[in-house]
Amino acid sequence: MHTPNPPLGLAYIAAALKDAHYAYTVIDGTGSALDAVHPYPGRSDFMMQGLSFEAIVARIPRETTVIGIACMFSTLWPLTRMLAERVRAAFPDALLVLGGEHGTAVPQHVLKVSCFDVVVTGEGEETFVRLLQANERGTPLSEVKGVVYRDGDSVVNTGLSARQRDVDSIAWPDWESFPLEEYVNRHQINGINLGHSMPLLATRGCPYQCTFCSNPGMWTTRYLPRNPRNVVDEMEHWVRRYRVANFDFQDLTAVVKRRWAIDFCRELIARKLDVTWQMPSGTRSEVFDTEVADLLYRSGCRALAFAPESGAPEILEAVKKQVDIEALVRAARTALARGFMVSCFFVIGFPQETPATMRRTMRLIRRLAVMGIHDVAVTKFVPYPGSQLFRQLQEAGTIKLDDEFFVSPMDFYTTKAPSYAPAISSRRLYLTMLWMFTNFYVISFLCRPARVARVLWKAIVEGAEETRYAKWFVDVFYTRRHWRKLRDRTSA
Ligand code: B12
Ligand code: SF4
Repeated sequence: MHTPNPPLGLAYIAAALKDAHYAYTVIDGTGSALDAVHPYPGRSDFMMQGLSFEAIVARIPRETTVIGIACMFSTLWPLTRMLAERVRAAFPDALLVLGGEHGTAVPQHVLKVSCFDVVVTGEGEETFVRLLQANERGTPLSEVKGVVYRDGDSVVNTGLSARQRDVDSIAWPDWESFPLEEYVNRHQINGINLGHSMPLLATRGCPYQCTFCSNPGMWTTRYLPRNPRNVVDEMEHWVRRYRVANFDFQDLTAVVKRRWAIDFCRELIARKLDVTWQMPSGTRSEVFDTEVADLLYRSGCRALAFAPESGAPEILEAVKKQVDIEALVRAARTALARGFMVSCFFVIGFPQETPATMRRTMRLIRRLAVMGIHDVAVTKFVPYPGSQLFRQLQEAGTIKLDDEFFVSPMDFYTTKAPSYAPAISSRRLYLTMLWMFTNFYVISFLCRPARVARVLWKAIVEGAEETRYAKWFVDVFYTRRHWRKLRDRTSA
C-alpha cells in the first residue's frame, strides 16, 4: 500500500474533455473514500483504500458510452483489471479505455488478458479527445494515432502519438471535478509535510534514456518545460482557490536547463506567493551550482532529491544513467550548504550487480551520510514495464507477465521480491538493502545526533514529517495502525 496522491494525469484528461466540450463524470475511486479500507483479493498483507468496486460502478451514470480508467502503476494492474470486469458486466456496450503508464508499456498484454477495448498510449489529452471524436463519428480507430485496439483476433497499434509541443496550451488540471481537498487536508501527497500541499507539473518528459526507466517509451526523450510565467500563474491560481502552502512537483526531472530554472525562480520570487515547493520525485543535478541553489531556495524550494542510483561507475554505464558521481556530490554539498533537505535515491540489484559494485554503493552512501544528506531511499531493482531492461529480461524469458510479477514492487522491503542479478541472491539483496539503510542512519545519527533526535521527536510525538525517514516513522507508528483500524471498521 502506498500514500495515494491526487491523480494528476486524470485531472489533465478531465481538463482536456472540458476544453473539447464533452460531458463527463469523474469518479476518483481512492480520493472519494480515503478513510475506507478493504481487504486485498488474495493477499492478506495488502489493503485497498477507497471506494469498493461496486460503489465505483454504481457511480457511473447509466447513459455513459465511453468509460476511461487510469492505471499509472503496474502494481495496480491486477486491481484495475478486476475493476474493468465489474464495469464491463454493468456496461456491456460501453467503449472501455485504459490510459496511463501501464497500458503504454504493455498494451498487447492488457488487451489479451482483460476486457478493455482500447489502450491510449503516451501523453493522453489529445489522443483521448481524438478517440472520442472517432467513436462519435464512426471513423475507424486506425486513423487515431496513439491507440492500441482489438480488431477481430488481431491487435492494432497505431504508434505513439506526437507529443504536444506547445505545452503552455495544455489546459490546467481540472481539480474542481476531484475531491482534492480530501487529499490536501490529510496530507496525502508525495513529498515531506510542508503544510497544505498539492501536485504540480512544470515540465513534461526527460531527455535521458536510463535503461531501467519507462520514460523514453512513454514520453519519448523530448523534454519540454512550460513557460515559467504559465507555471507561476497556475500556482497563484491554486493558492487562491485551495489556500495551499506548498507544491510537490511531480516532474520526471524538473531542473534540466539552467536558464529555465533561473527564469522560473525569478518569476516565483517576483510574484511573492509566499509558498514553498519541493521536488520529491527527484531531479537531475547537472545545473545545480551556487547561483541556481540560491535562487531555488529564495523562490521557496525547500526539499529535493537527487538520484545517483549506484556508487559503481560500471553499473551507471550499464544502465545509461549518465551521471557524474563527483559532480552530483558537489551539487548535494551546495544544496546542503544553502539549507535544502536533500534525499538521494539508490537502486541495488541491477542485472550487472556484483558484491563489489554494491560495496561501492555502500561507500557512497556512507560518504553522503557523513556529508549530512538527510535521507536515502534504497530500493531493489524491478524491471518496470516499458523500460529497456524489462524488454531485455522478457526476451530472455526471465519475466512472466502475471499478477505476482506486477505486484512485486510492493514487496521491496521484504525477502519476497526476486533478485534479477545472477551474482546476488534475493536474500543477500534484501540484507544488503537493510545494511545500507542501517549504515546511513547510524552514521547520520553519530555525526549529527541533535538533528536526528529533533526530527524523530517531531515525527513520533507531533506526527510532523520533516524528512523521509520521519515520514516512514509516522507511517509505522501512526498510519498503518490507523489503516488497520479502518479496515476492521470497514469490514465489520
Ligand atoms: C508522483 C509519483 C509517485 C507518487 C504517487 C503517485 C500517485 N499516486 O499519484 C509516489 C511517491 C507514491 C510514487 C511511488 C512509486 N512510483 Co512513482 N511516479 C510518480 C511520478 C513522478 C509522477 C506521476 C504524475 O503525476 N505524472 C504526470 C501525469 C500528467 O502523467 P500521467 O499520470 O502519466 O498521465 C498522462 C498519461 O499517462 C495519460 N493518462 C493517464 N491516465 C489516463 C486515463 C485515461 C482514461 C486516458 C485516456 C489517459 C490517461 O494522460 C495523462 C496526461 O498526458 C511518475 C513519473 C511521471 N512524471 O509521470 C512516477 C512513476 C509513475 N512511478 C513509478 C514507480 C516505479 C514508482 C514506485 C514503484 C517507486 C518505488 N521504487 O517505490 C512506487 C510505487 C507505488 C506503488 N505502490 O505502486 C514509475 C511507474 C512505472 C510502472 N510501470 O509502474 C513512474 C512512471 C516513474 C518512472 N518513469 O519510472 N510515485
Ligand atoms: S531515470 Fe530519471 S533521468 Fe533517467 S530517463 Fe528516467 S526520468 Fe530520466
